[in-house]
Amino acid sequence: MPFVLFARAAWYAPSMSEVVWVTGATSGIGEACVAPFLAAGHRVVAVGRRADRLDGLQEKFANESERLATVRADVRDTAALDTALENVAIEFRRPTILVANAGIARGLAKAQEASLDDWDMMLATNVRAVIALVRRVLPAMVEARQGHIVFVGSVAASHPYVGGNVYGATKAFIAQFAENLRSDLHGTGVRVTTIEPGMVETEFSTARFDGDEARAKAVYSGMEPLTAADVADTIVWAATRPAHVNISKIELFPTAQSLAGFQVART
Ligand code: NDP
Ligand code: 8X3
Repeated sequence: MPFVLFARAAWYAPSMSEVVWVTGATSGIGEACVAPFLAAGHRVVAVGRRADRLDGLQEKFANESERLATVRADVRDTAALDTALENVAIEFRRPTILVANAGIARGLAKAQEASLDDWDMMLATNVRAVIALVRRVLPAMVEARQGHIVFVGSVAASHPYVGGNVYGATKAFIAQFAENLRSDLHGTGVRVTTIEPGMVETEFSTARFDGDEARAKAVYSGMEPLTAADVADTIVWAATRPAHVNISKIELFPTAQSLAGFQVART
């Protein structure tokens, strides 16, 4: 009996120290993931383009500096990102968890009026950069028979809205890519999760509206959106389940956001 108790306790014990790579850790959801992963005793590599924000993370977590590395890189520049990740201290080089969070929405124009440059940027950031990084980290995870890819998708993957066009399609790609990855990784022990939030008040809308703070603020006026911490909680929860549990997909909305039917164009 004591042996059984010991075995169960070991099975449910928190996982050993993980190496967590978080892309888009300079603001919003990615930034909100840093503190809880560090608090759980894990090592974190925070990736983003804005050096001042990365410096801010180093200052904020100065007491845990031996468990935090920052990487300044544009995720779309795969070669530069690779080099930067190869140059982090050795104890950060092999991720056991990848939180593929960096992403962007550009504009809210209808497809017939939207900018092709905006579409290219979303495809490059939300799709091409993500698959390149996943391809990079998978072989070592498969070899170690341990690893977890956590995608930050969106409710826009499954629920269309006017002006969501290519942004929604990039997130639909991620949802389907995740499902297919699970098939490829069957039997390897590597886990795949997609977290799909609705409205979260971050810098997301500021980026979508090209720095127009007033327009961004209006998106969340008079309602209570999700916070970055709400989503980070869900990510960290999904990533810290026991090894035999794969949380495949979670959709989370603010209580104040819901779905409504079809449009009908009447003549
Ligand atoms: P933020 O704009 O606050 O954060 C986006 C992060 O992505 C920043 O850290 C930004 O860093 C990084 N990023 C963007 N482009 C690049 C790039 N080319 N190279 C490196 N890093 C990049 O928005 P959120 O936190 O809200 O967004 C995070 C994820 O959540 C995205 O994938 C988004 O699609 C998704 N999401 C957001 C929702 C929302 O309502 N906010 C809802 C559903 C999903 P930097 O600029 O420093 O490079
Ligand atoms: C963003 C979700 O509903 O704000 O991915 O477009 S929404």
